[in-house]
Amino acid sequence: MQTNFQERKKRETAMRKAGRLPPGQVLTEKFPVLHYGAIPQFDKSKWNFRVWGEVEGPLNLSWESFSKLPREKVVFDLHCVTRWSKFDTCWEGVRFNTLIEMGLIALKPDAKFILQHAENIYSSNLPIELVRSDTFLLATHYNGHPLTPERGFPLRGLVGAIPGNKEFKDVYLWKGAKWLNGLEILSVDQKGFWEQSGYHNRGDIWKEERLAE
Ligand SMILES: Nc1nc2c(c(=O)[nH]1)N[C@H]1C(S)=C(S)[C@@H](COP(=O)(O)O)O[C@H]1N2
Ligand SMILES: [Mo]
Repeated sequence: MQTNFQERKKRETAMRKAGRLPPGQVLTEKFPVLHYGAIPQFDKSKWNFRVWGEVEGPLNLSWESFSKLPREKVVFDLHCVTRWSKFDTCWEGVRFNTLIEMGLIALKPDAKFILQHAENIYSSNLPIELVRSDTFLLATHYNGHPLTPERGFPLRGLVGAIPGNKEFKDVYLWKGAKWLNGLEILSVDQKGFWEQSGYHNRGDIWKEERLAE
């Protein structure tokens, strides 16, 4: 146990030196499962993914169609507001931009923010630039396998940090909704579940934007 502890601390120091450990965070090798409420049931025949709001026409995809969309593999560092960070996690999923490139959706000029809607009541908001950047993924797979129910099966919005990225903001993990089933495209920002309950609206991990000022 002691050795494990020392090894973890060693890795943590290395990550700090590499500029990958944000302030106030500790490295974990575990992967805690965190969410509000119960794990929703997935019914393949009823599930659909919707995009609506500031788009030229709403999109409605069945699971069958969604699962055929082209996917990409990405490696993310995850940073939870409860202070754990997990490095080099492997995911696979669909880019929001892919929906645009395939002509499935067309954004209106006023499309500025996105509210992710999940089964039950969870939601989370992000600026559209972030959703269109490499740091956001419509994730369907973790470690080469479909998501497990507790990780958000069949689909989760996922925000992760990419080492060296200076272009886009890195935000805490709550900013990705597990059991995602809809994206509401907005012209005016609208707070999500935790943002309404006192979490910071932006959630920048480097500025420790944990709670609202
Ligand atoms: N639908 C839904 N998504 C959610 C949450 C939730 O309560 N419901 N919690 C968020 C929070 S606070 C965190 S830290 C991550 C946890 O993801 P994990 O369980 O895979 O670690 O999911 C986020 N997405
Ligand atoms: Mo969290």
